[in-house]
Amino acid sequence: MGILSPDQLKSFNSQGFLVIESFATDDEIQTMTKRMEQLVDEFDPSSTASIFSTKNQQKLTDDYFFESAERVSFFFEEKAFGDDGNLKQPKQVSLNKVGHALHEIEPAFKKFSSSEKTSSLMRSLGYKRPVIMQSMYIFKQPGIGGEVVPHQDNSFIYTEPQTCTGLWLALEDATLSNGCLWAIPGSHKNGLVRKFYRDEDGVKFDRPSPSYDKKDFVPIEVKAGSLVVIHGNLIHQSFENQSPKSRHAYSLHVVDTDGCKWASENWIRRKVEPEPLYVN
Ligand SMILES: O=C(O)CCC(=O)C(=O)O
Repeated sequence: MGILSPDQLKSFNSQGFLVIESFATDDEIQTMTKRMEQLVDEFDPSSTASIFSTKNQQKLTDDYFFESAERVSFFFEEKAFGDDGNLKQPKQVSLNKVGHALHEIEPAFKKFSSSEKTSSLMRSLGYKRPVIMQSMYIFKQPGIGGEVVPHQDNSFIYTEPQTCTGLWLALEDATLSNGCLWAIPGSHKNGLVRKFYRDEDGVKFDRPSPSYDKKDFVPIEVKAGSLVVIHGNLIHQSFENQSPKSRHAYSLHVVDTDGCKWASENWIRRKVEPEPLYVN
C-alpha cells in the first residue's frame, strides 16, 4: 500500500506535480537544518571555489563537481564573489548548495531520505527498485540566491526508460518573494526536450533550451515541511531570491532500477553501486 490517495495520484498524473503538506515533521526539519549549519561551520571555503550556476554549466567541469556524486561537497553562488575573487559575505550566506550524497553519508539526511514515508510514496508511484541518485541542500540565499532556469529532471538523471522523480522538501516557507518553485502544469506529457551529458570535455546539453513563456508557469508556494513531488519531465524553475529571507530546501532525485538502464553519459558515474530504498 502506498501513501497517496487515488485523487492525489490523479492530480499528479494530470499536473506533473503534487504538493503533500506536512510531509516532514518539525523535528525532521530541525535535525536537517541544524546538521547543515554545523557542516557549513566546519567547511573551509579556501578548500574550493566551485560555483554552481544553471545558466553557465560549462563551469561544472572540475573533478570536485564529478566527485560530489559520492560526497558532501559545497558549491557557491555566482554572486557571492567580489571582483577581487574573494567572498563578499560570510560563507554561511554565500553557498548555493551542498550535495550530492547527503542521503548516504549524513545520518540526519539519510534518516529522512530512506524513511518509511519516502519509500511508501515511491511505492504509490509504482517504483519497484527505487534508488536515490542525488540529494541537494539548496539555500537560495537572501539577495543572491540564483535563478534556476527552466528544466526537466530527466535531462540530468537519465534512465531508459525515463524514471526520474524529484522530491523537493521545503525546509523553510517558499514564497513568491524568496524564490519558490514554478512549473508548467501538464508539461510532463510532452516528453523530454533535451539531455545533459558528460564526455571527455566536461558536461553539456545536446541542444539549446526552447524559450518558455512566463505566463504558462504557476508558482508553487508552500509551507516548511511540504513536499513537492515532481515528474521527471515537468518543466520547472525558480527565480532569483531578491528578498532578505532565505529559502532552504532538501531535494532528492529518485530513479527506478528495475528493468531500467542508467545512461553511461550521465554526469553521475558511481564507483560504488547505490543501495535501493526497497526491492518489490
Ligand atoms: O530549489 C530550486 O530552486 C530548484 C530545484 C530543482 O529544480 C530541483 O531540485 O529539481
